[in-house]
Amino acid sequence: MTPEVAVVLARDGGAYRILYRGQERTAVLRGTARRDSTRAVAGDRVTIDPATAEEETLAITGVEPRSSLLARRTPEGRGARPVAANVDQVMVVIASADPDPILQLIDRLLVVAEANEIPAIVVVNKVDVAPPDAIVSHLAATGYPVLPTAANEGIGIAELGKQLAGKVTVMTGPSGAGKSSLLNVIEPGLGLRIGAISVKARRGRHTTTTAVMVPLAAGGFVVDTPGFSEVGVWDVTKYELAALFPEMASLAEGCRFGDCRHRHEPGCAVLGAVAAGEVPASRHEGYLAILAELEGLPESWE
Ligand SMILES: Nc1nc2c(ncn2[C@@H]2O[C@H](COP(=O)(O)OP(=O)(O)OP(=O)(O)O)[C@@H](O)[C@H]2O)c(=O)[nH]1
Ligand SMILES: [Mg+2]
Ligand SMILES: [Zn+2]
Repeated sequence: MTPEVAVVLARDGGAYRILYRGQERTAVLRGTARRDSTRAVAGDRVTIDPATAEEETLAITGVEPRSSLLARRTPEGRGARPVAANVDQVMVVIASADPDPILQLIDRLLVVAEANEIPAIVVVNKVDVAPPDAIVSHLAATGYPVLPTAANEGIGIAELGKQLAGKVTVMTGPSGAGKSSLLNVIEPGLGLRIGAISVKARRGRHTTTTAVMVPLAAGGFVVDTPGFSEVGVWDVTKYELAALFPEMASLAEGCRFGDCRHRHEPGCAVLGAVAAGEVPASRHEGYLAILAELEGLPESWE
């Protein structure tokens, strides 16, 4: 019998939840698939031994080649942590308030998407509480689409649904921004757990704990990820960093020095654009913060 392909929805300890012949099933890696260093993650297409179709636990015989992989460097460590495979787009979900947006966290999440060569959209949620203006102007020169939403008032939900339909999307962003809330509105019946913001700290409490991929009625899949407050930028060198800031990428070619770090070098086209107000100073600060971090790291952390 020829092997059939299933989609991994989530890893659950040593087992996987997969979508097989339209049904959610449990599967484990078998044989060479288990010895393989590539462990399956949400979004992976895996081959199934059809002889196990009637059994309670299906056997995964292999992981199909990936079209893309979203990975993060662990903040403390040096390894890459794969989040999801075959991802079409990343949605950076950020609240306009409660918790207050941290612009440099947005920059980091966008750099991770760029480094993985995955298109990104920014969703500014909770516009019922505060306007999205600060984030909109921060990103004005980047070209990233910015979509204002309010999960509880239905603002921007139709547009969000349109963006998600037929694609594999990873929702990322700080804890408490409303990722799970938005998905529950888009797909009633999902019943993802929603967290209460602790009033004292005004911080989310990591309500979602593992990456889970869910099929959408409109087609496509969404991966709801746990929020986090720290992101390591993985697999980027200080020489490549400016290329991952779209509004700086082409400017950098106009710098006097080929190895310009766009910090205080004479004849720097990026600094010129910041001074002229063409690139927001806040984005340049975000760039400098990541640059400093990369300079503190060894060139390669294999
Ligand atoms: N006012 C307002 N509150 C919202 C909105 N969206 C979500 N919330 C609230 O914000 C809190 C956090 O929402 P979650 O959906 O759990 O946030 P999350 O991003 O999934 O958080 P983690 O799973 O921890 O990463 C909950 O109390 C929601 O009810 C919104 O648009 N407006
Ligand atoms: Mg959540
Ligand atoms: Zn420069």
